[in-house]
Amino acid sequence: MSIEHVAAGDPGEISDALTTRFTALHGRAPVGVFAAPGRVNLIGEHVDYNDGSCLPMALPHATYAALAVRDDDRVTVSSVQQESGWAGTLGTLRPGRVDGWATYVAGVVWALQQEGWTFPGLDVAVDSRVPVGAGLSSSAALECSVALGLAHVAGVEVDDEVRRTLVRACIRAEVEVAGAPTGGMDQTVAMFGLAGHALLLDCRDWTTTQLPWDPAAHDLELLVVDTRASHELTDGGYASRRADCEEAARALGVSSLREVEDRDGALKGISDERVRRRARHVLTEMTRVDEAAEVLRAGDYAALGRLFEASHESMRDDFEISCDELDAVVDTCRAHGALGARMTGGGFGGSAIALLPRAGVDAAAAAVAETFATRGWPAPGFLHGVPSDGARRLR
Ligand code: GAF
Repeated sequence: MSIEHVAAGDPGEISDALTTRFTALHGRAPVGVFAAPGRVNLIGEHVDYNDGSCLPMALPHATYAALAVRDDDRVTVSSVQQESGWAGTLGTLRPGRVDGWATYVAGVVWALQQEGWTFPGLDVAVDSRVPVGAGLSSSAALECSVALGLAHVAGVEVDDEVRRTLVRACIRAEVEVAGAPTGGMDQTVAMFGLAGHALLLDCRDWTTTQLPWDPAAHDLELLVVDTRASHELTDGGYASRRADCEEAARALGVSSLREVEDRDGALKGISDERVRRRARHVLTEMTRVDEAAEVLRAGDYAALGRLFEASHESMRDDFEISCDELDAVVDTCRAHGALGARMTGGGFGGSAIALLPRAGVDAAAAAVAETFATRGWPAPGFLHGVPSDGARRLR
């Protein structure tokens, strides 16, 4: 069986094509094209909103935003992938006023206005190579590509401090405007990702450390499998896990699960069985992230694979955010030589990652495709998980 991968495309070509399209649509060239990537999280799931650390990396698959200012106060938003766009005025950009995918664009403009930034009217056109609904953070990629463009429009020099401001605005767009109660990992890695690295992100103080991560140098590949099973961060499952974590922290008398000192002993202080299991996932996952950072520093990818395994079991059994399709990817990749495999992202569908010997990737992918066909599920998508750069200007 021949396996096709979802192409990341050539950034220069995508940027040129988007410029041509923008110019035809708006009668003038954009001031620039800005790209921000999708992501996978290597480990540290559902810990960001518990103030813990996580270890995501940027994908080569990115969203591209072309922008130009207008001489009135209108904002227009269009996309190569979407039939309908959005148009309104700067004054109408508020939570609850914009629907659909354009919410993420409008939300970032609104959130930066809340930070005191001012904008003229804008035309925005986007193109994306990040699969939507795959748990690969297409929304953060969209937010961050637009945010970087807005910084340019506002004449702001983009240093790390400004990037942190942009991340904050993108999180507000996601949480307050799009209504997804997420934690901030996705926007941070979309802004701070670095080729050849994973980003160790401490969500208590938002400090970041770049850890060298180069599977190819070890003759390995990180295969990303989009199960194409539904994944929706606004439909309640994510929020209920978050509520369980808050309840666990309350039961333990701490402001967040990160503050628990005795991670093994603390669990007996939680009487509700379900809440205890949720806390066990988060607390053990925090320890796994610490260990993953250590083994990554040591280049011990076999040990990293074992941590993937334990992480997946914890999400499947304690946090209960896996599903048949994700479990099937993990089990099949394991059976085909993976050093480790796990679901990645919010869960309830979406994507899994598998660390495989390069020579075995095609066979593992073919076996996954066959498993899906046998079980009557839609064909999965495959992506090369190459650690890539975060948000950047292309032209
Ligand atoms: C989603 C959220 F957007 C992140 O903030 C994070 O909580 C993740 O799920 C789970 O680790 O991607």
